[in-house]
Amino acid sequence: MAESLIIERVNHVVRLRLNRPTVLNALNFRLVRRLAKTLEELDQDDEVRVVIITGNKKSFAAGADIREMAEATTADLMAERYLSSWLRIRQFSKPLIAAVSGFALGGGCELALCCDLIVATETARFGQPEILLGIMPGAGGTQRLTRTLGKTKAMELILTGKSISAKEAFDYGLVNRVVSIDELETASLALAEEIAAKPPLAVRLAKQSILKAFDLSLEEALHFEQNNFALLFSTEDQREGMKAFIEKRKPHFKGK
Ligand code: DAK
Repeated sequence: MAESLIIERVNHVVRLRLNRPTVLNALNFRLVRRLAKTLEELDQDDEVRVVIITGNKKSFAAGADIREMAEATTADLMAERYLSSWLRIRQFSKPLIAAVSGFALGGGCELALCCDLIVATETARFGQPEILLGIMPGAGGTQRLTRTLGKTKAMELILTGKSISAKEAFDYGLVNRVVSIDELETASLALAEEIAAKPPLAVRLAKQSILKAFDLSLEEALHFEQNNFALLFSTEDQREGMKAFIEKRKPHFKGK
């Protein structure tokens, strides 16, 4: 049986490729669990600084596996082992980039929204079609789409089940870059490598601080930012970054 998740490493970047092409990369429980476990391992690996999640040309992921979900009970969907996989994906501490071509629907759209940056091809389509199946988004769609697109657009997408193009997603601020299909790998890798060259601890604390903008009040979040900022003054990379500036040379960051 072919691997449903293919792991490729390029220096400090890891690319995770969803690989269930016959079902447009539908996310079955096994694949989501595998993805969560892999991300957890990569979080512990100091050599890994940025992770890209991608699919194939036709599909990033067309949502949860409907054949599997059709038989699920409420108890299955509330099971800790199922919910915890999505939680573990959300908790990944390093930058996550979604490189999306084709369908990013339902859980596939939610997986892209769990990522910190999205590079999409002109053929990419984003949407939450769950309503057409008699359900609603369950892995963050109602919250993340609303926070990114605003209430009006999120209502339209989720209540009609219609999808939007990469260009629309870009205009709404959902997507960072739109590229041609042939450029997806190089464009997403270039973005990943650009971030991977930055001081990793500062990158992680900056990501953590940005995400607090969604959870905390402004005053609490500013306090959180201040603490993370001060914390970075205990790192070698802060000394190196500032010394290199003063000495007019390129910094050499070690992640310490
Ligand atoms: N699941 C299972 N199989 C799928 C699939 C899916 N989501 N999407 C496509 N496939 C399969 C098709 O059944 C078909 O298989 P065969 O018939 O060849 O055996 C094959 O992939 C090719 O699909 P089509 O023939 O339909 O291809 P088309 O190009 O004509 O159409 C399409 C592409 C993407 C428009 C269409 O396949 C489609 O509408 N797919 C379903 C999209 C969808 O409804 N997605 C949302 C699923 S619900 C949660 C976590 C996650 C979720 C919820 C809760 N918790 C943590 C609580 C997520 C829920 C969902 O995502």
